[in-house]
Amino acid sequence: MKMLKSTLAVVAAAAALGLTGFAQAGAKLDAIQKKGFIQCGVSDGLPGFSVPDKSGKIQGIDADFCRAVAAAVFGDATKVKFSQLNAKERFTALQSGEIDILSRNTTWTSSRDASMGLEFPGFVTYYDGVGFLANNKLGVKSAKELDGATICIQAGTTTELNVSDYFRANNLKYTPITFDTSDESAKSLESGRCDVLTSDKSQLYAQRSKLASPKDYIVLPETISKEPLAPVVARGDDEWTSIVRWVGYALLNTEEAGITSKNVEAEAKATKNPDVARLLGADGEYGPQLKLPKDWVVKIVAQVGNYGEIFEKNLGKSTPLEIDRGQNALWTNGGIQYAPPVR
Ligand SMILES: N[C@@H](CCC(=O)N[C@@H](CS)C(=O)NCC(=O)O)C(=O)O
Repeated sequence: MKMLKSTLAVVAAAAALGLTGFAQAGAKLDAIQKKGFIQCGVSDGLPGFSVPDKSGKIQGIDADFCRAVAAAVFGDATKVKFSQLNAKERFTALQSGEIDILSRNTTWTSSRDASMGLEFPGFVTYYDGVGFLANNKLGVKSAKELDGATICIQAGTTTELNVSDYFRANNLKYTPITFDTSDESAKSLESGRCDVLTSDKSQLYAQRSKLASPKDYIVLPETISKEPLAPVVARGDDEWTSIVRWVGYALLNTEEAGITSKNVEAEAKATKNPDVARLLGADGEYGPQLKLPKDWVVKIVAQVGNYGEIFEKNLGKSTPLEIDRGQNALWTNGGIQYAPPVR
């Protein structure tokens, strides 16, 4: 009896955390449809990824990903509410059910995927890696010259472990100073409290663009880790996980097929290409199989754009970040962004 009670207690606690491992079919989608919007966790403010503009609208590739999911589910990309979360708060918000998706420059790692009641659906928003932003005054050209440096790091991130591994492997010493937000780290770099700031490289460019005098700082050439930044959901609802996964793949597949926000509606009506007809819902039941409307991809691309359009708008050459597609180019263009087909 005692045994049964404690077993039940464990099962109940696990269920509360979504850790049971039993797939639930679609409770999440039902709940989202009932409340009428998606609650999306984003960062406190990271240019290019998720940052409020002057009108308070959250801009960035991570915010647009949630808009794409809303377009697929509701046919309306505006049906999203955002929760701005720092690195330490983000996973609890997902575990407790406060948010439906975490789309917040979050690295996909095995421990986060397997031991926290969370699940990475498999789409990578942005392939990144950790690097260093140094004050020019230091006169260093490589991370290998950082022996003895004071380094600003954000608490609760993968960066902490990456930096400690790198310095140990290279037999270098450093003094870490940790902060809860990237703004605090950036201020400390500017005030000279630390010599170097470390984080995902995309974010170094973003943070540098926010400094009073960006040209006084250099991004060092080394990339010391793999940081596939990806959306995350709570474990336990396979149907919801699939929807999030295939929204990501739809963004890539439309770019690959040359479907853009400008031509998607015309192509949906007129295409003679069988792949495009399946993707845009003119042929087959691929949307309904995911519990989405037939024209889910048309709605996503018409309202939010394909992956390339979202990338260019938020991170590309016309933005202050000026990031190349690099690894984030499609596999057909020499990058590693590759999506399984809709069929
Ligand atoms: N990708 C890493 C780092 C993510 C992270 O939180 N980076 C900081 C450093 S730039 C950040 O996004 N700060 C913005 C914020 O505090 O909202 C992870 O998943 O742990």
